[in-house]
Amino acid sequence: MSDFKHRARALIAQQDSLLKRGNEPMPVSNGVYQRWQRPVITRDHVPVSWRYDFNPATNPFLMERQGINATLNAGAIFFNGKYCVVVRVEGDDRKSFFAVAESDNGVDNFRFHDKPIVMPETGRPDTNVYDMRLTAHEDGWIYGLFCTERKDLDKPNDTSAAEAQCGIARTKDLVTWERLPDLVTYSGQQRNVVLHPEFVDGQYALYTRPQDGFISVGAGGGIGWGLTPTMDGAEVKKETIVDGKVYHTIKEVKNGQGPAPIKTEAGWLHLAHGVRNTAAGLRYVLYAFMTDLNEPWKVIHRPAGHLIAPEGKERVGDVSNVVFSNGWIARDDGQVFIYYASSDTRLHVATSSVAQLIDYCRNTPEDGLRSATSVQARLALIEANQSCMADL
Ligand code: M1P
Repeated sequence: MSDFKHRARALIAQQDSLLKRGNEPMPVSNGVYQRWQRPVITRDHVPVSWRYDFNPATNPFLMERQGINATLNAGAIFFNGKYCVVVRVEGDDRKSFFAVAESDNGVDNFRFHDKPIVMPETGRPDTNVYDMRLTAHEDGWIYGLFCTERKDLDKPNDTSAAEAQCGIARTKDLVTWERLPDLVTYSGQQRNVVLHPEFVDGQYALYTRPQDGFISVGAGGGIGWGLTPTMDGAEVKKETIVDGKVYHTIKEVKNGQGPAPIKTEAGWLHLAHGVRNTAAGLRYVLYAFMTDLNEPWKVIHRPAGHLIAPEGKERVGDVSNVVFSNGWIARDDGQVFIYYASSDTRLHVATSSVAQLIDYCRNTPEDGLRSATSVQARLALIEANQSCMADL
């Protein structure tokens, strides 16, 4: 057998065995959620046919012609009996695109569809698209809201100056997507925009993240809320802040809604990311909160601190010290699959349940915003434990 054929077969076999590899839960859980041992999707999961040219005439060295840099921030949905994620796949050329991968059990054996999503463009082509939030809306469509990034034309000489806005597309099958006009708001830029799954006052409701700049939210920021009568030409005239940035918390610099919230009897469960600055750069963690069932723009439970922070190998990657989530799946039996990316490099899963997450939101003390109030909260726990630990 030729060396070419030998190497080609080895590449295909290696990938096949990776895709068949199982996953196991970590030996310990904190009672709130269960981490799983292996990432669910890495760049090695991306089909070899998307990366290599397998024609010996055009690629005699069997080079990886179009490498993949990372697989991260995925939207998620349970669709046709499968756990589906719409992954942000980033090529070596730094351009991201969307691709669907699916699994039978949500924790392993994720396989990409044969081809990436071909996302139609608007009259103003996107330079980069990423971080899709999926919402199965009660109007019958599955919406994908994502960041569309383009050059900031007001700063033609600054080659890093970019503008982020919210792109909107919808589908019925995750294969064919109808692109709608980008969201119009009256904030400078937008990222992390998410569609609420139900109509509110007969209108579509959006979680927004107004920001002055591309990276810095400036005077803007916070998770906003606004209504639009249509998604085909969506326009939010007024944004009100649901959950703002707060000094000396995990969301001191900025924050953003994660996936669409989950409806529960106790209110809407939210997952979000919070960012603070450190000497080592920005640190991104995930946090949870709940809003009122009838007034989803009102926070009713606000547990202090992070739900998930980068741990172990998760701490290192293209943008280190980051966890980010824009996808989760709540099953009918109450199990919740949280898909989160670490350090902008690979995708993981943590499993929990609606009951656990509600308990966490209701019973974790709020941030008292001072060391002294944190000590008081901890003392209350220690003292309450004195009697019950004796019975253990
Ligand atoms: O690099 C961390 C994250 O930074 C951005 O999130 P935010 O808009 O909140 O700062 C996004 O680019 C996201 O994709 C990325 O994971």
